[in-house]
Amino acid sequence: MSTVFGQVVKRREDPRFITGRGQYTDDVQLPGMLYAAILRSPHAHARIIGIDVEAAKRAPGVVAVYTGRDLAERMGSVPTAWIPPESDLKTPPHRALAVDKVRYVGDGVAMVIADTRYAARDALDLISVQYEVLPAVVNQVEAMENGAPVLHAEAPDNVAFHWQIGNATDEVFAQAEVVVRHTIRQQRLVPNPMEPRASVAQYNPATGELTVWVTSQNPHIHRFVLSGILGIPEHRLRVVATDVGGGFGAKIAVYPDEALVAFAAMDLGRPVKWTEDRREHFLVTTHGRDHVEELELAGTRDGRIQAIRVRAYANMGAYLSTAAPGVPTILFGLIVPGPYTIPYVGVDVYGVFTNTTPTDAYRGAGRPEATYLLERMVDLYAREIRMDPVEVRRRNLIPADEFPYHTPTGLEYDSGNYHLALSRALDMADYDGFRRKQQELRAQGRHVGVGVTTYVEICGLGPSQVAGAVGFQGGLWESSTVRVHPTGKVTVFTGSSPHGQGEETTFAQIVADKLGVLVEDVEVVHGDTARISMGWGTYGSRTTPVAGSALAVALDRVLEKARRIAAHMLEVSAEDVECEDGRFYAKGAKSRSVSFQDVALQAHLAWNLPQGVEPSLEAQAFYDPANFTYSFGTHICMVEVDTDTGDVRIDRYIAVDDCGRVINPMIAEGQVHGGIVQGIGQALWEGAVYDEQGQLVTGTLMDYAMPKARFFPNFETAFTETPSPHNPLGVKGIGETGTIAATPTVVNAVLDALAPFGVREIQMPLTPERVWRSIQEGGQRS
Ligand code: MCN
Repeated sequence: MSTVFGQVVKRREDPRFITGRGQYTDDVQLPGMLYAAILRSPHAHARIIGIDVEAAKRAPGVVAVYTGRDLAERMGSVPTAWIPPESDLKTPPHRALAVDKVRYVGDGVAMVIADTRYAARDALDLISVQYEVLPAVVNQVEAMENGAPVLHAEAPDNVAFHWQIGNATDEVFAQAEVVVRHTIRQQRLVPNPMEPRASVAQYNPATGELTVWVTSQNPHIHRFVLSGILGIPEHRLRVVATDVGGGFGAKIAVYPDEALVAFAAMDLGRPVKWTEDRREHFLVTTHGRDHVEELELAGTRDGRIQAIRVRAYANMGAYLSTAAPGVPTILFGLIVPGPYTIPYVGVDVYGVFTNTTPTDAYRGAGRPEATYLLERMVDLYAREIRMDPVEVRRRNLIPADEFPYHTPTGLEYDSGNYHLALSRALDMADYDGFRRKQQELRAQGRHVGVGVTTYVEICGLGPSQVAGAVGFQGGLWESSTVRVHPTGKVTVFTGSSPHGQGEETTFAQIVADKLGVLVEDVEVVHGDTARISMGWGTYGSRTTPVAGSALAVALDRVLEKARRIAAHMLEVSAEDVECEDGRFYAKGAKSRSVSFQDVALQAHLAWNLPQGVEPSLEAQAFYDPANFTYSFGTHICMVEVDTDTGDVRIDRYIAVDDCGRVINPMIAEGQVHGGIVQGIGQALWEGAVYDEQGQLVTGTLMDYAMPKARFFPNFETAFTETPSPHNPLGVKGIGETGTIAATPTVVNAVLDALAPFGVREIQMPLTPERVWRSIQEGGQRS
């Protein structure tokens, strides 16, 4: 077989993207197209007393104006699609446009449809809404207090759900030699893909077909959910999301906006487009993280962790977004024990409604929160027992011979060699050398620090049976169709929907590797429900382990049929055919061979096929994985803190990750780079801030600090390869590892640098001001 699997192949999609030839949703131009603009609430919490749209209706270019009341009977509610079991989840209606009450700044109140984008936007200013402003609450802990403003009558205490798992008891903590207690605030983040959200809808009254172009990570989920909201049969609805400019989790959700656009297109019989601007994006597109966590760790004096317990208050915002309830429960709670042999774990999560933008998945979704709390607690514990934090990790990592490993939270880690990744990273970092140098520099008044994270994550989301058991209202399998054309060129249809990750390249590598064809001879089609039978999308770093495996299974089927046809052509039995580098040989007679292309042609001509073999060369597979995959690794960061200004400089960043067999090291490394940058963004700069009235005061890129390339050194990355034993490619996901590991790594490094000042914790993001203040105050803040 060819060796294209595991090799660097340049991303084939990039020439299209970097020369401006991508077809993003906003690039769609249709004859007679109208434009939508949505009036959004300026108040975080208010009753709608009345809306006067008459002036807007008369404005030049305006075709229609809709309010919540106009639509209440004509559109369904926007649903949530994850109902964690035994969580008493409340699902108050989420109307596409608010009817009686607005619940966050940005809640949709009215929609204008006009001839141009500008006419639609201008007409918004002519709509007059009479509000009765109500008190707002933005903090989830305050929202649970008696007397807090109530968002939904269905949840009088603002608790959307309460979910628990684990076996840790008070007794374990009462008997422990050491107990470390701590409270962490995981600040709220705003995902910022390059392409904002957009939607275009076109209805054909003659056929009753609706086509919706939308910035989606999961077009089939969009079709499924939109068909329910709009009452249009699924087979009359086509969703297209081929080129999507990043998502980071925020394009999983089905939002009111695309449902509104589709409704207007059907109602008016003309295509309608809507594209959010960046300000609207900040207000309306789902945010990530936002937990308050009360933590306890129990351990022995000699560094054995016995129990970890967390009570988390997750801010869900004003409504439950599509996948939102699964993020702080299943994706967070189950992985709290991390890569360690911790016998007792307790997780207790409250999901709370507040007058803020709804939260949902943001790269890592639940796993960064779990990894952060665990890795911070391990460092605090190490400090408490005066042991090097690496040594504590060594003593608690799951040994390589204990896989598959069962956690107290019910997971089965498939495979791993955590010690190997740790020792590789320590070698790359020269950890011991750094520790010696740190002492010397401290003596000179310089404050350098090192932070280490050892992590494991749940990715490769599937199997479907587990999805059902944990309340996800969908499946988690994938489909793949491999179509070989008469000339031997190949088109692959995949149910997953990459939006920046590069599977047009890596999936072509899988095909080239299996069939022995050239990467250039393979086309990968994704993101169109009319071309692909079904798929559950791209998130949870599942595309490669799940959709890639579906592809591998379909390719095996193609290969099997091709082998039978080749045998017939070579006049030998199928068992006597060998396949290598795109040629089929008669066993022991290398001179007798036919190429894959010859076989493809014969399969299509069908003049002389073996008995019982159908014409054509095409196969489909529906693959449901046996388990999740568990990527893991060690990240190490070295920083220097300027104690006069509080500025943190990242000197080195080392990442050793294990995602099983690596298909394309360059793409995998690129994913690690992007992930690290996002993780460090949370550690040092990013954070959404609401004032007490519920106004988002970090609502533009001027106020919300995004990471810039110049803030970083060159990342030093490496992979160890521990194949997943349960999928045909031996692969695990890599798309989120950087984000999961980087945040605690950097925070641990800064706090290590500041240890001489007695600083135990700094609230993220570690801005220069916060770092400087904590130095001034010593350890008193914690
Ligand atoms: N890969 C590989 N070898 C492996 C595993 C992966 O070569 N063993 C390659 C893949 O084939 C693919 C890439 O690495 O080209 C990432 O694959 P995978 O780990 O399967 O992750 P997904 O494709 O499912 O992507 C999801 C993940 C998530 S959840 C978020 S959020 C995220 C991310 O990936 N958002 C991104 N990376 C992003 N990258 C970009 N550019 N934009 C986003 O919005």
